[in-house]
Amino acid sequence: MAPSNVDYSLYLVTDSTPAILGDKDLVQVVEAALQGGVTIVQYRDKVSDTGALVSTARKLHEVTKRHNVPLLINDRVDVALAVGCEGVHIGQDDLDLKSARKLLGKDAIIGVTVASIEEAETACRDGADYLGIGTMFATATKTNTKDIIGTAGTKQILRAIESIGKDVQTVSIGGINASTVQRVLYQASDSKKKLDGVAVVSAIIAAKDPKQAASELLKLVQNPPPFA
Ligand code: TZP
Ligand code: MG
Repeated sequence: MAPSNVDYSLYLVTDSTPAILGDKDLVQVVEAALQGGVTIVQYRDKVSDTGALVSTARKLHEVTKRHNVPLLINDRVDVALAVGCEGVHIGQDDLDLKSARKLLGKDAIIGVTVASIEEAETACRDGADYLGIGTMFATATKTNTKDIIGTAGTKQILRAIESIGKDVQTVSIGGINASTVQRVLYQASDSKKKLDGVAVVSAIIAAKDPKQAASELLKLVQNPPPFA
């Protein structure tokens, strides 16, 4: 899948910790979330060793391929290469974007986490396909976030991207769920540059029924009810 054809509307980021995944099976949860309509999946696993990462990523890739949805790997370009999946998501402290691009090639989807205008400008200049803008709201899923930027900070970044004139896709991440998604979509999106989607972890992975949670979120993203 060419990076330009990716649908970022409902971006699932996984978590393998018992606090979020519980005793569920990650591959089954991702399968359910795909049935519910998630449009892209990032395998984010800070607890498994490299062998387990590759093995789980392969299983996830089988599932995402069946649904014709891209699979990206968080942090680990080597794992993405080993698995042959569609790309990676890198943070500010990971392998730099230019090196990741060199290793993965032009057809890979590469996303970068940005929390400031400067970081967004650099990622755009260096050829990111999409930006994960955040942290939007404080979240128990990732407590070591230095930057809670809220809707106002997100809007500033969207405006800066607009003024660069770069055709980069954007998703918001952090504390997004069925109760907050409406506010994110209305308050963060500038009149010209809109968010292309929202990224969620716990709203789907920790849900009792991940398929139902994904399907409800997708409806809200595709057809947001009026926000007062
Ligand atoms: N990056 C910024 S916040 C976050 C990541 C990976 C976690 C978001 O988790 P949740 O459960 O959707 O708030
Ligand atoms: Mg990272």
